[in-house]
Amino acid sequence: MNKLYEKIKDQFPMLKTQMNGKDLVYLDTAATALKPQTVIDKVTEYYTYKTCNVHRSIHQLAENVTSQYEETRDCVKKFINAKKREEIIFTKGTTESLNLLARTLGDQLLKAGDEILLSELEHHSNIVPWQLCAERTGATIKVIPLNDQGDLDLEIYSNLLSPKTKIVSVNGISNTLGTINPLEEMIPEAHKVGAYFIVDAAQMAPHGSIDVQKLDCDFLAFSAHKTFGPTGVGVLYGKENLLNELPPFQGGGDMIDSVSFEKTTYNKLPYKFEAGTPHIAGVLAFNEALKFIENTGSQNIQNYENELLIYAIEKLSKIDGLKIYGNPIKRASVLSFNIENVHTHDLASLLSMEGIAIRTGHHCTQPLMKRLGVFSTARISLSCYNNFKDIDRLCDGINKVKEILL
Ligand code: 7TS
Repeated sequence: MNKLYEKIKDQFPMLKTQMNGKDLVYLDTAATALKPQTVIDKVTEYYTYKTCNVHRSIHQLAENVTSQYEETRDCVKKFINAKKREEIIFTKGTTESLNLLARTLGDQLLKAGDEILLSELEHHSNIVPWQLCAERTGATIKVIPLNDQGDLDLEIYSNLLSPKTKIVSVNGISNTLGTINPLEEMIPEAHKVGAYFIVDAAQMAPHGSIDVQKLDCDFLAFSAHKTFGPTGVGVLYGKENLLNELPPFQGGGDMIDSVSFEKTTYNKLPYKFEAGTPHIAGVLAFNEALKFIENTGSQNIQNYENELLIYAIEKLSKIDGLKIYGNPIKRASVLSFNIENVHTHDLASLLSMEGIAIRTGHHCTQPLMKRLGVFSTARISLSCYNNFKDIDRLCDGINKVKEILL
């Protein structure tokens, strides 16, 4: 049994639960990660003993909670190695962060004839906001295609880049194939033609270290809930000078400096983009999630997940009729597959009866499904709280499903 797994397993109460009378095997981390007890306790603590608003009242309770809230911002800054805390905006999640960018950066920057470059690997939340923005501005969307291995075709990427390209928005890790995209090669190329580079880091944040200064990305988005934290909290990182140039996203409390019916002026960063009462409990608890990653060590997490991935590929490949999609140069612990003559929906339902949680469907990547020539895949996504036995249980489960259905 792996040492890291032994060290952390008791911190995740969900691992002690059952589904359909069987011990839970949770293989759906890409949808949302399980939460350590410290994260859960922090949410409860806020509602039990610390309820108040932030950035408003000056009573002691509000001062304490505001300072804890702002401490999370410092931890996020450290987590992604941002230069300044002002570059960290709290949002509802990756989806809201990307919509914010499309509404502010996109609407301000783009005009007819300009191009937004996305990839065939994108989640719908990194496609649809840009389509809406393209409709508003007259810009055009271009797509970096995938090769048969499941990697982005970098030669075509280079050819697609031109002075017309104003925004490139690509994920760091694909939620469907697990492909780790070579951002360190892609970002400088986009900058050469003067385009801004946005990283959808929804799947990247839970799997490893992010260094926005080293990457030199202009903006980066991720969700707390995929990073062992609560739902309803996310991050938008942006370079300070760029965020300063953007117009506000939503109007309301906290994002203003002064308001009159004649003229309203806006608050400084990061508050300019944080209108209204935020998810306070969520932000406080997110800090605990980041502490969990720091204490466990993101390199240790990556190494262990990689061992699990190799084991899963080896075992799944031995199952007759099972096809794994893609064989990218670098892959995070996410695998999509299909089994000949087995509908993914049936597979997921029958595995659920065995206590095994996987996701099936299009994974909010319908253009990728089209590229793969399927409507749906089965997907497992592994985290540091999984173990080798989980993969054995999955494979036994799949064999049982095959016996029932075939
Ligand atoms: N981008 C990527 C790459 C994602 O995987 C997801 C969610 C999002 C954006 C949106 O994140 P949200 O937190 O704002 O919803 N991906 C998945 C998934 O793979 N299964 O369920 C949600």
